[in-house]
Amino acid sequence: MLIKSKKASDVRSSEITSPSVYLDRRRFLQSAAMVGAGAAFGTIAGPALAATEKTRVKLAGVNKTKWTQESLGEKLTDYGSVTRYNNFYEFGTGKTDPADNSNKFMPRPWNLAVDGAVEKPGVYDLEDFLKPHQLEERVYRFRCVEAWSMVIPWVGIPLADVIKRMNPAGNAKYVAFETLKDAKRMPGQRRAVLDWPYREGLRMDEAMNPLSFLVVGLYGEVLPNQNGAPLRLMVPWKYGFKSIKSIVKMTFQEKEPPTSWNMASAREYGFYSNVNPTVNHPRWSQARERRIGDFLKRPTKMFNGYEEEVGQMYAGMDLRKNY
Ligand SMILES: Nc1nc2c(c(=O)[nH]1)N[C@H]1C(S)=C(S)[C@@H](COP(=O)(O)O)O[C@H]1N2
Ligand SMILES: [Mo]
Repeated sequence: MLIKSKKASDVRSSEITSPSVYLDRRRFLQSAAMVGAGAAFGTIAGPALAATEKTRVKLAGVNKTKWTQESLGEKLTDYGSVTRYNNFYEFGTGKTDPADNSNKFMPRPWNLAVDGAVEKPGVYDLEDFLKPHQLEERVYRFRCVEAWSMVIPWVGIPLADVIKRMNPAGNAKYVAFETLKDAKRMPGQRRAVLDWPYREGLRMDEAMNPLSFLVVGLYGEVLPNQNGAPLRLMVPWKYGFKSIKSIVKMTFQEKEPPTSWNMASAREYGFYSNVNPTVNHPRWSQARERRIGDFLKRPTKMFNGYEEEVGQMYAGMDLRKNY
């Protein structure tokens, strides 16, 4: 057994300063208060630390940003909904499948490949890859094309900082992302519901936009498996499916990359997939959305409310054609 469970109060400090732990130990903070009385707390046993509902690990040294709950002026979606109402087809297509089927998934150790038109290609250990960066918390609105939405306090690093560090070549116009492909670890991949691995991509200016975020946590804790551990994208002005989970590869390239949902149904899912209440999906309206926890639907905002930050990137584009 790789993960031992015991009461939080039993976890000795020697066990939480293992050198092989994900992220570095300065960023870790064992917090008994985070888990309820009697709840299990994962001890850090080698590199196999997994954050699940039962093993929650607090992240230390997370900076606040201007994207706070107060500045957004909206309620946070409760932790239980954020972690039990998910889309992650690698673990099943039902909303609770990802939480139910990802308990044994081990997101450490983890390699991230960077390739294509870039100065520093390579296969990076995620822990090393993250080390030069400062973790931040950002509260973003998040809207799925299925017309539900949430407000989530993510923890991560700006994608632009990563890209600057990797230094792409001048002809790198796009960045493509891929999820892990391993049906042994991701049982949903035994079914061909999508052409695995899950793929996504951004135009370089979108990837460099200050809003684009690479996520390693939520609610101040290590990212739960069902939410895309250990590393996922968050582009809050686009429909949820652009925010690819469990990323193993980033490729810098000249051509627009193929993306999973566009490959599955080009008529329904375009490359851009910007939240746009005036362009309906062929099967359902995008004009309104249900914030999880609310009874009534609310109107959807252009670019999910982030028009000021991202609108200029699409100036002159026909958003009906470039959906
Ligand atoms: N690899 C992968 N990434 C994925 C998905 C998926 O099935 N596989 N689903 C997408 C969709 S449709 C949505 S709405 C969000 C859901 O993120 P959440 O479960 O953290 O809310 O993840 C996106 N990223
Ligand atoms: Mo979605």
